Amino acid sequence: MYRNIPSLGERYRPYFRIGAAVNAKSLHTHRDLLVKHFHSVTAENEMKWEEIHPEDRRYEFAKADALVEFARNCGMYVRGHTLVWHNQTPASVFLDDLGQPAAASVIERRLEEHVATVLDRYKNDIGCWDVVNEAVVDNDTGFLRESRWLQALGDEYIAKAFRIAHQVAPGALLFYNDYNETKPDKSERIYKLVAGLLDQGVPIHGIGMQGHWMLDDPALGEIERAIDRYASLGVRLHITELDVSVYGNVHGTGGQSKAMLPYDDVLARRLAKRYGDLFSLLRDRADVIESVTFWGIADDDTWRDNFPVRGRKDWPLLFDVNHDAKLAFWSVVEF
Ligand code: HAH
Repeated sequence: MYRNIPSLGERYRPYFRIGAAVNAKSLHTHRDLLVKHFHSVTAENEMKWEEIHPEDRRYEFAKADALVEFARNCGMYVRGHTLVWHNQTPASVFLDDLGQPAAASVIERRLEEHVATVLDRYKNDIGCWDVVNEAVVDNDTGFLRESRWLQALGDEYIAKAFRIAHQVAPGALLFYNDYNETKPDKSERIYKLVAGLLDQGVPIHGIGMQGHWMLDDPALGEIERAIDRYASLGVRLHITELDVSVYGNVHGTGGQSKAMLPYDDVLARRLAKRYGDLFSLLRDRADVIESVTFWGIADDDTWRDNFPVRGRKDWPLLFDVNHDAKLAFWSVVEF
């Protein structure tokens, strides 16, 4: 089927790169879709600390290497994800040999060594990195997330990570990446963080807007305002993890109702309308948006099946469980 449809990537070549998150399995199972429709790949998990560096002095590069080699063979760009985060990081990073909290100097050395080792290995293959992921708070009770990084090293850990990354891979573009990035309060915190880093001369080149959106939320105007606000900093913008849950945020529940919807024609049309509207806005801002990456390829392999509700099937992507183009695909390519 897919052979007869246009290439999403080709359609968007005048606008921005189109990417997808992949995993060790989907590189094979979704290969045809990937090669035909996408310019860029990101490791969904394989470059996260717990996967690539599960223990002190033990790196596991095999899966990340395979992804990079796939991209090289197919002439694809790689977005690196992610170096410093509060999730999917071994607890041992913050502990000493006796299982007690490690000294700040030890944690700092581990951070430096991790960033330098991973960046150095891929400096010729990975064009940009999400250096720090999700470091600001969600609710209105502070600024930076009280992560173990912050507790051990204070706010400085963020600047430090960017400085080391730049030193080791001066050609790589370095991003700060976050979710709920369009919410007015949180987007101000992200703006403030990045503005502060730029003021201190920290080598940061862009903001990653994750784009884990829903059918009815965020409103287009809210997305537009966030894009324009971030762009006013003069940094590059990437949409880094786009997917649109078919579960809405009606009544402010965050789409967390447990009930599973049937994916019928009505829902397919609503998703198509939403994707059409989103891409029309993104095309309008193509002067500041350089890349749009989907968090997955097709609906048979999506983290949304387990987030925010475990075991609730979702249909957030442009290709269906059989890898055929959905109505939403057509609303993104036909304009
Ligand atoms: C993203 N977080 C992460 O950046 C990505 O690495 C992961 O695979 C999926 C989503 C989004 C997120 C979260 O981790 C926790 C609460 C809300 C949103």
